[in-house]
Amino acid sequence: MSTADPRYQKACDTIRILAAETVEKAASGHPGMPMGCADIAFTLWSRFLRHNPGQPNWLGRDRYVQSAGHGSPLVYALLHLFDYGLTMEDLQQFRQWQSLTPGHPEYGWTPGVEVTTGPLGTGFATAVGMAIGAKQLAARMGDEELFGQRIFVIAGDGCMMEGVTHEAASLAGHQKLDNLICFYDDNSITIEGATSLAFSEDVGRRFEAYGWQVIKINGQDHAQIEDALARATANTDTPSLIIAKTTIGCGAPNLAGSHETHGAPLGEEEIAALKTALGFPADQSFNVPADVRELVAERIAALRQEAAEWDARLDAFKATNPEKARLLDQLCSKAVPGNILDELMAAVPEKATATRSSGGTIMQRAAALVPSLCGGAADLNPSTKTHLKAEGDFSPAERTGRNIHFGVREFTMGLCANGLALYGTGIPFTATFMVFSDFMKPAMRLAALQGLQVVNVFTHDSIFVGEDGPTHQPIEQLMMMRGIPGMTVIRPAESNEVAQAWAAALQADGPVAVILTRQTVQNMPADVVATMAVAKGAYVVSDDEAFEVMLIATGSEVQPAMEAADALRGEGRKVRVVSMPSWELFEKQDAAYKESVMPSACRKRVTVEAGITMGWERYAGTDGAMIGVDHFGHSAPYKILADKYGLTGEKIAATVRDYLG
Ligand SMILES: Cc1ncc(C[n+]2csc(CCOP(=O)(O)OP(=O)(O)O)c2C)c(N)n1
Ligand SMILES: [Mg+2]
Repeated sequence: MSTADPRYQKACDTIRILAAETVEKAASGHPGMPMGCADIAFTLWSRFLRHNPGQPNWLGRDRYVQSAGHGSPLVYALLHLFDYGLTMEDLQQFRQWQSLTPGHPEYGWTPGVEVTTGPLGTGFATAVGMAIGAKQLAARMGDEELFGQRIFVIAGDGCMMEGVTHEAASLAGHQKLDNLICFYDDNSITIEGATSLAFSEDVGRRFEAYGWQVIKINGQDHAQIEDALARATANTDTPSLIIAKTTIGCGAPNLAGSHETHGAPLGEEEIAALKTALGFPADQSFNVPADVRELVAERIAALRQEAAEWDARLDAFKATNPEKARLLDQLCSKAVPGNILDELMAAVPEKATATRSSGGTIMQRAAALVPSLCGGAADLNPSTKTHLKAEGDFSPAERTGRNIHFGVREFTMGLCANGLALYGTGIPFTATFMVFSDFMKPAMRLAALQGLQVVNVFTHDSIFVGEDGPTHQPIEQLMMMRGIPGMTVIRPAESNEVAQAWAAALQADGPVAVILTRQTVQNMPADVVATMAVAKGAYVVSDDEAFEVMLIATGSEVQPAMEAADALRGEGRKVRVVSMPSWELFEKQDAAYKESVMPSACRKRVTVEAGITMGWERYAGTDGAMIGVDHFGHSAPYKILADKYGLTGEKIAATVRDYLG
């Protein structure tokens, strides 16, 4: 297929018109970006992107990430043309209930969509994680040619303004991710009007400073696009940014170049004028001319042929490298041994320690057993204890490294983890202090939305951070994370619970937050460990027959709750103590189990957690009491804070005593 073929321009124009019609029919959506980027995208898809039309999960594929997710009609037009199963009817159902063409591209919903995008900048940073994943896989397989997959991105002005692309571009440049190629759709327009309203830096020089190759082109000129892609794909040293000057709404006779095309239908008259201007019959809609179909069909046939050849090479590779073949299977299936729980329990340190420390020990065992486990911290490894000691550090010189130094870039870390999960060969983990989970929240939300298995380790999980003071003491973050649908939050009480939490995380089908202490906690007695059930979310740790009050605690508050129970028992009270490491896992249990742990007849309930109480009403009930921290903390040794904020065993006992009257 040559760009000089007259059908080539017609194919690009077909995409323009389809995008405009898609939005028009839905009476909602963003036609401008797809119309401006049709030439870039078609050139990419038809000449450079290695893919296997109709096989969205083909292992040898390059990835296409449209960070400018609002331009979803472009993705849908491409998936339609390249035979990924989107029909013309699907395009006509754009943005409708249950249609395969939702407002923004959604991973797991529309075959061929590699990542959910829409929050600007996030696709770009996710692509950096994919590029790391691709590099890692190639190196671990020892065949950079066979596994030389690339990640292509289209990002807009909005993406370039968002902070997360600054972080992520810096990391990608540092890591010399030459398999990452991003088009910047430089159309100088965002929603409110010209970008000059709020944006005036030289993006190219910025990226050059990050260590990227920067190429400037006219994004409507096919030869220039092709040349830029040839240069970018030939570069084996740095990521590439292709700054493509485009016209938003390109082709629309009256509206091209106007911010009015950004996010509203063009209107029927303008669409008719668009068709006429581009030489298409004005009375036909949702039409792909036969010669355009023919052109794309030729390319599809060639792509399928290339894919079959790649598959044959893969088979040969597997036959000559049986060990690598086994590893590849383990990576692609994200395999976890069936006895992982026993293995991790055997790694639990005997002596009392902070759960971040036992977490670090347990992770070493997990990494040895689960080859797909990879990740790192945002410059806090010495504190989060999440460095995989037997593994190398990922770098331009050592691509097999399973430890990734994300630098002080939490948001990018979260999105890179998503990208690693999406790339399909990793169970990624991240690590930082829990208070900085705020910096990762949008990434965690996207992980949950996409159902991605990502393990986020958060240490220093409460006011018991102590001396660093209120800036470093999480208060509302636990509830923030519990508030994300699909997120599993696990706050272990001690080291055995940490092992069980990691076992659950490695077998999860979505994101997990493992919440660990800075301070030392006691291990549970052996009889409690014997019946420990973190996977069920909550279980009884100490009990009296015919108990009158139930204490429900999480994490480091379980131990003082047990102490409080003992004190109350000394006064003749009958008490049950429940450790509740995970609300979400508990809610997945059947009614009988839930009733067995928290009988509905027991209305005297006291919850204990060193964080905001909002939300604990669910388990405390209308007659219950809640012990927590509904204010910011203070800088002081943590034992003082425990006392001042009523979280020692003694103070908890006193509160329960008052409550019972
Ligand atoms: C994080 C985030 N903030 C705000 C928005 C709302 N939004 C959608 S598109 C857009 C403007 C994007 O401009 P640009 O990337 O230049 O796209 P173009 O107008 O060129 O299509 C905004 C602010 C968003 N989607 N994500
Ligand atoms: Mg723009």
